[in-house]
Amino acid sequence: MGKPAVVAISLGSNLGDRRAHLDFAVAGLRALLSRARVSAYYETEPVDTPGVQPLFLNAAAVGETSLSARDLLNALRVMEDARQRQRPHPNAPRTLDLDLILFGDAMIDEAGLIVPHPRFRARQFVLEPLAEIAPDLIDPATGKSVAELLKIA
Ligand code: PH2
Ligand code: MG
Ligand code: MG
Repeated sequence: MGKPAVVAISLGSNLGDRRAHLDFAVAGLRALLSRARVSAYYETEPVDTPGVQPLFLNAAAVGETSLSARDLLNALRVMEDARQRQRPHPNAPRTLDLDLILFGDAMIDEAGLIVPHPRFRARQFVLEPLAEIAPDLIDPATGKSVAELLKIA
């Protein structure tokens, strides 16, 4: 087995008991990842969502895994499903959204799996929690650290 990858995951919820959904995900991520670190929870305005939506709670987690990116993604999906996540239309309000932001220095563009996350560099609600716990993590696509990306976002 290769060296474990350092991964970054974004957590979001804007439907139901947001804090309970994030607490559930944090427990799952702590079980899944080694050396896990988790940010505070940030209340944020919805960005790029259709219609009027409730405020989000967002957070970020980093840790190490020997899983493949695809297996990690599938594990995130299982956690979303465990909170009865519905997908009636793109960017609908959601109980739990777990997005794979960075997977070591991997650059992946496959069906349903694009890493680094294509929009994270412009998203304050991803960068701010991530910068709290991992400001020096490097985006392999730009060579910039999370702290640098937050400064220019
Ligand atoms: N997620 C989105 C779209 N817009 N806005 C905030 N504030 N937080 C999110 O997690 C979020 C969003 C798509 O997944
Ligand atoms: Mg998302
Ligand atoms: Mg998602």
